[in-house]
Amino acid sequence: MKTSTDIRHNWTLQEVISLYELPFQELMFRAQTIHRQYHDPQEIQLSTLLSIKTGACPEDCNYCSQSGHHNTNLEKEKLMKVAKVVEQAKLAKEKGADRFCMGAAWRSPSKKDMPYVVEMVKEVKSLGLETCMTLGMLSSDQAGELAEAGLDYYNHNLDTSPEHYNSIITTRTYQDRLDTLEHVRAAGMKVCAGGILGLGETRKDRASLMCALANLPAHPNSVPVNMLVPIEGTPLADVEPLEELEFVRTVAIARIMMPASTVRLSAGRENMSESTQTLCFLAGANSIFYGEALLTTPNPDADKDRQLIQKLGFKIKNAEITEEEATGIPAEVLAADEAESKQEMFIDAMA
Ligand code: SAM
Ligand code: DTB
Ligand code: SF4
Repeated sequence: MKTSTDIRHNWTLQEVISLYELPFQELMFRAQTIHRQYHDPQEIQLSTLLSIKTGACPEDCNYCSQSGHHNTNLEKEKLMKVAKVVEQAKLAKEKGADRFCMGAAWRSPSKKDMPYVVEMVKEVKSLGLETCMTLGMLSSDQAGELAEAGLDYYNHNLDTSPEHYNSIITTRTYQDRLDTLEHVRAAGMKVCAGGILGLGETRKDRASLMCALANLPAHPNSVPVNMLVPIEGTPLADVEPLEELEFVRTVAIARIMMPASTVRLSAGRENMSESTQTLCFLAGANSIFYGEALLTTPNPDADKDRQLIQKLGFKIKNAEITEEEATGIPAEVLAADEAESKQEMFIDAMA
């Protein structure tokens, strides 16, 4: 049962640390209980990402392949033509995604770029896809312009705790990030905000990041939880990897603290076993980035993800493709499976 006390904005650091210290089974049970009250546990949402402007970013984010401050041998690309973006969005829709997320390696969009991104929003939206953009910091006027164009979601992450932040990024402040999130919210767009784990932060930092997200004036509609993808040439290339169960715990805690939000299992799935991903789904993750690439790094093959979706019995949210197309399993086999499970249910009911 949902209760009025589930949605809170007054989490203390100590409470969150106590959640981390729960026995794993208890934490998972609490996360699943909340998950089932707010979401259909069989449903998964698929977002596809496209880098619309790649590399040469003036920001110095220590983890990022696209920062001009690090030598990562990345091929830089100017802002993509609108027609090419639309072509990619169509392909994403055909493969079953219901949201298309466009990312640009900018500190913030320039005045001359705004008309192009506005056009992208309008065209992608007209395909019947939800739209999301991540373009760096936004002024309130820019947020208003994107909202007016029909942009559904804006992604801007807090990335890590306020305490750990200065050892990761120096070219924009935590407050700058909070200001952008406020501009997005005030403009009426849905907020997508999360962070990255495995940046050499402590458990206390992870708890503090979760507090910063859940104590925003409204919970982000979407919370991407990224596992660092180590990039050669960045200062974090050789950081000690985070233990996977600690990642799963953090997903469970995000679910408990932000019950109604979509929690997205984001970067890092390429290096994660199906079993760890499944634990993340059990912990309350109900969305993934779907498609062979994230922005500059690989993501699992769409075919492999469709097989996983099928193995776990997920339904794809707002899917406009048939189950056969989504799973790659012939319709006759799906029909036979369904008949068999109906028969089992009938036998169970008679027993
Ligand atoms: N430039 C924009 C910005 O930072 O606001 C948008 C693009 S940026 C690549 C979006 C997010 O991707 C970052 O905030 C970070 O959380 C995540 N990210 C970037 N590089 C990553 C990496 N190597 N591993 C995991 N997550 C990463
Ligand atoms: C988010 O939180 N993760 C996505 C999306 N928002 C834009 C980006 C992940 C990027 C991973 C590294 C790369 O591919 O460059
Ligand atoms: Fe630029 Fe975004 Fe990468 Fe930071 S995370 S360097 S802002 S592209």
